[in-house]
Amino acid sequence: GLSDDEWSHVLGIWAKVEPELPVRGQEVMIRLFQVHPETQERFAKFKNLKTIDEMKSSEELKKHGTTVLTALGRILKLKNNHEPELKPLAESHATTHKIPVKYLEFICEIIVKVIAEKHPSDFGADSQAAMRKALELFRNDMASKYKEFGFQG
Ligand code: CLN
Repeated sequence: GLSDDEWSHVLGIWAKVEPELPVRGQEVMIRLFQVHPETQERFAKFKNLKTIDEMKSSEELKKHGTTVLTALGRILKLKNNHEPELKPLAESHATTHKIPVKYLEFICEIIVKVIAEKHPSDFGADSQAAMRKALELFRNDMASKYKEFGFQG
């Protein structure tokens, strides 16, 4: 797990992200689809969006970005005790959506980059390191739950 100090860095920067959650979520999804187009193919409802303009004008994509970051925020706020919140997410992503752990790495990296661009003065080296550690914990615990659900990820 993370130390109290690391969690306060994580939750401190998250509090800055939250007022703009829908637009940050939208940016994360669009960037993910640009950099890793194979991830877009996993979404029946988004794979038809071809250009960045189409992505930007999709209210559904913005809504999904909000859903993703809201879920992640809930998990972060539970700190080292995220298992009750993480379990249903691991179950759906393993058994229904069948999302490789690698894709979780992709989106986590993009989340860090988007926050670093939008909040440069609030996201210094210590905060970035703490956030990376929290996201690694999230991914590792997702990966071990995946195995419990019989998905090698
Ligand atoms: Fe996801 C749906 C949270 C990463 C693919 N995802 C959902 C839902 C979330 C959620 C809450 C709705 C409830 C549910 O199905 O369960 N996703 C997250 C969080 C992360 C995440 C938190 C990581 C930070 N998801 C991913 C990716 C993966 C993916 C690694 C592909 C690219 S990013 N997620 C999906 C898909 C759905 C979904 C395919 C179903 C979308 C739909 O058709 O409604």
